[in-house]
Amino acid sequence: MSDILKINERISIERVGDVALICIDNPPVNATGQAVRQGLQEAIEVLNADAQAQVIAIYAAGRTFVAGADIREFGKPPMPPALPDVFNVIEDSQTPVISVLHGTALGGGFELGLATHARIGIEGLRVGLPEINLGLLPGAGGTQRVPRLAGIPMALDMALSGRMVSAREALEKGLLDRVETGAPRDVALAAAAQVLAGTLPTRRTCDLATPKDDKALEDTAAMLRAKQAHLVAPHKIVEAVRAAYLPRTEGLAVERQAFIDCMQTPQRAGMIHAFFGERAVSNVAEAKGPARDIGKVGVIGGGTMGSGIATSCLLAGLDVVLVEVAPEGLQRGVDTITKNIDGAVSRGKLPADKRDGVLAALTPSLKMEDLGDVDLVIEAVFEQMDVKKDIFGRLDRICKPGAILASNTSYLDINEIATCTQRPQDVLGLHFFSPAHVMRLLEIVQGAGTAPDVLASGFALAKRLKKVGVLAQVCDGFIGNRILAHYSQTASYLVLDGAAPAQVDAALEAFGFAMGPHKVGDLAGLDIGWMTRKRKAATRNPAERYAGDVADRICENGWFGRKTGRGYYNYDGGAPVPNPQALEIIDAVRSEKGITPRAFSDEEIVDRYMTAMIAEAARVVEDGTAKRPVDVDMVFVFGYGFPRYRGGPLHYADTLGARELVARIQRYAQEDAQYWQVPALLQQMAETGKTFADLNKEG
Ligand code: 3H9
Repeated sequence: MSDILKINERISIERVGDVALICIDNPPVNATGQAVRQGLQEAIEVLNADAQAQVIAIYAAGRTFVAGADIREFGKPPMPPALPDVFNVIEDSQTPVISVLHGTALGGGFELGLATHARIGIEGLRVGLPEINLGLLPGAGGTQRVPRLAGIPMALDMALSGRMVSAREALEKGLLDRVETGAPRDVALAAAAQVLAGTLPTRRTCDLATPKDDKALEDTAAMLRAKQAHLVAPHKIVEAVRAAYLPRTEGLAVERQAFIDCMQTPQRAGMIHAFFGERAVSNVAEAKGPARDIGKVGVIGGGTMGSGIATSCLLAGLDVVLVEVAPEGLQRGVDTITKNIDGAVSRGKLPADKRDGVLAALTPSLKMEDLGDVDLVIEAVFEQMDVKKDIFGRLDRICKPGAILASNTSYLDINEIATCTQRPQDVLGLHFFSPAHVMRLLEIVQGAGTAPDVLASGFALAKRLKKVGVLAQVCDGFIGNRILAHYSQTASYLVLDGAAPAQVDAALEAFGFAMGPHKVGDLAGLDIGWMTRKRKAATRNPAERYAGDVADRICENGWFGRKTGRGYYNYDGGAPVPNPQALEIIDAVRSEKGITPRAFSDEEIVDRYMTAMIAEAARVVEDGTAKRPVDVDMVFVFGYGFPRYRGGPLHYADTLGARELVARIQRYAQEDAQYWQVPALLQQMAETGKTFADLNKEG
């Protein structure tokens, strides 16, 4: 016999004899929003007042246990009860409370489990403390209870990496008491019966003492000071975990304060913008309609890009036909793919026993005719319009009706490419970022004739490849490279006018970029920009100040960066050191142009660079190349090493305000009115007080 009492719309109690089951039902991921917190607390209070309830088991409905606190509530006024208080009520319950976790128990969800008196994981469960990815730390007892159960090193590892831990590992480390199979409610009933029978022991986590490990704390703190000085949350995590030596009340107070401190940082706001932004980019009508089935993919071109794309498709379980023109090129492609797949195995991304099967799904070919039965072709050859046009014309004759024809071009006009086919509706751009099996961004470029189901297929493919697909319209460089082309000029102007490349890089790395623009240029190959400048030379606006002199001259020496051992830096093994001959070139160019070098502060470097980036990003939103500001932000976070904790260029722009940005541009325009122009959108925003966040909402 069982009866059900609904505490509120999210929490219910079911009695089965002496057992009370508490079910959490808050789709889609059972986040601990206010109703869940309130309901859990009330349920425990009701059951503690009920002599018949001998054991309480908490489980969740739907596809997962609790995925954490409700992130949408962050940054808003607190709504009691607070999560740590609810968990103390659970831990202090006189009636034993156990929990059954399935799917993913993350952040506040895992912390809920930690506060119960025994935890059962259902096979396939993954637990984790991912708050660090939101600029936060576990704020509902995670930093206090994990050290007590699994030791300080495990607590630091989980909270600082945010990684998902398998049920098996959690069991080994003492974070779970059992791992079972079955439906959560059935497992909860069985486990509760074991508690009643005395075969499943229960205990309060806070009664355990944290095993001492000062060395782990000190070593980690020192490592973080050296490597992540600019981030707030990691240091606070160490501080909070250290407090796990203290009794529960004091330890939780330290954790609470650290959590509040992190909550108030712009880093938290930036990271949460990135969390929702990652999901918002595919929340567009173009992504939602019916998509075509993709099981077999053709990739044309076995260079770094084509091999990376093929690797990414293979890792997602797709069959791939790799086409190259010459046997050596094909072999090189196959070798690169094999190396990439082996790398995925060694990094733990692919189980070793799957390696051969994945590679067996690759068919190398020297004949484009072998693409007759593929569902999608991704062309990744040399960036030359006539070459691409020739390929698309041939694909049109070879590919089956309904096959999707995509180009991985970084800037060429998809519409022009589509004219070489009789099926412009099947053509779109799929712009991957190098290395394509690692970088998560995929620009999905809509041609004038692209059919809706082809666009939707682009988004479905992004999802399948675990990439972040962002819709872009046709223009030179689409969203990312168009903005890059603009602000890269600022880096060159700064160098021409007096800054050293290494100073520019250091200032921007301190701002949070993984690498400064000169190091990126050296890594990507300076010859790429050189070719682009030559391509555009004929159409260059003579009124525009030329930014390429220094880079051109470096390239004329055959120095293309890392791959030739020289560029802005020298790479004789070890860390890059500024190339003295590049500095001589810079001096020579300055004197030829009559420029008297001046000093730039690091702050000014960052201000100019970011203002240029924001200005072009605003134009990209203004003319519709990107649908919304958040689309630009995600392009930069996932494709260009933009610091996630700053949310993206236009999220960052809101922290400065449109008025300040317009004032800056007007100031810089006094030196160069051609380059520094106020975008109409920014001007309007300065006048009306609108923010990019407002534009995202209008969406
Ligand atoms: C925390 O817990 C702090 C505590 O320590 C202390 C507090 C005092 N809240 O990702 P999906 C939405 S911090 C609100 O597409 P999947 C998501 O936006 C939290 N909403 O599904 C999406 O909405 P929509 C620590 C959330 O199957 C929908 O759910 N926890 C939350 O690919 C589906 O999500 C985390 O950081 C949330 N917590 O992946 C875990 N989570 O459909 C964050 C998701 O409108 N979540 N949504 O776009 C995840 O990592 C993934 O969502 C998960 C499922 C792996 C669970």
